Amino acid sequence: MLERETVVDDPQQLLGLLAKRGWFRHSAEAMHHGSILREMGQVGERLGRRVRGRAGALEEVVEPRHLEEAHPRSLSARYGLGALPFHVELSHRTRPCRYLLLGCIDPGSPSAATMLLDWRTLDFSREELNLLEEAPVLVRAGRRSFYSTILAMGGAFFRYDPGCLEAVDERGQRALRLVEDRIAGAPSDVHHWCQGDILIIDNWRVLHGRSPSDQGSGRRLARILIDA
Ligand SMILES: O=C(O)CCC(=O)C(=O)O
Ligand SMILES: [Fe+2]
Repeated sequence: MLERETVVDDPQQLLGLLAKRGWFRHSAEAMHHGSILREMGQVGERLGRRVRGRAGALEEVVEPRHLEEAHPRSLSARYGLGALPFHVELSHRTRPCRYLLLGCIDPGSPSAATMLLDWRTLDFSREELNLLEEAPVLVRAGRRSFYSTILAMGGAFFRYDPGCLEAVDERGQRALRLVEDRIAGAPSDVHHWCQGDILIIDNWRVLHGRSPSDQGSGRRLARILIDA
């Protein structure tokens, strides 16, 4: 069982909680959509500035979607209701957002878990870290596509999303395969949602994914993204 964390008003305390394992759970005081979002906004405000998601909105509601209903460039367009692979949010930006807040409006029935994985627990050797820091990969973002690396200089952030990263040479191929293999063998934290749960995730450190889901389960998560 995961321990329940306390309400945090103090940004320093918030950062302290995040520093432990890169994410933590907070429980909203009230259970309806508006109050959950309001509380997410308050926590987000203490961490930084809100940024827009893929579809351009400052707050979003994510629901498991069939392939054909999903936003064409989203991971759901590729994986549909199946498991959503581990990824870093906004990997297609030059700098992915720093924090990701997910709030449970409805866990759904059957519900699907969110999985969390700190890339630092993937035990990369010094050599492997060098490869991740140096091997070029293509970041597909339509007209704004660019070349980058999986690991930022000095390990500041991790960029990984099988939906938008592509190898352009043998090193990039090795780097992407290395991450994929390491993730597949790694134990992750599994969060089973209760209504009103808010997860605060350090998106530079912790990857997230979702277990397989059902159409019409009613599962709905609110999401806001924060830059700091
Ligand atoms: O539905 C989930 O558990 C996570 C979905 C996701 O990747 C996201 O909202 O960014
Ligand atoms: Fe995501």
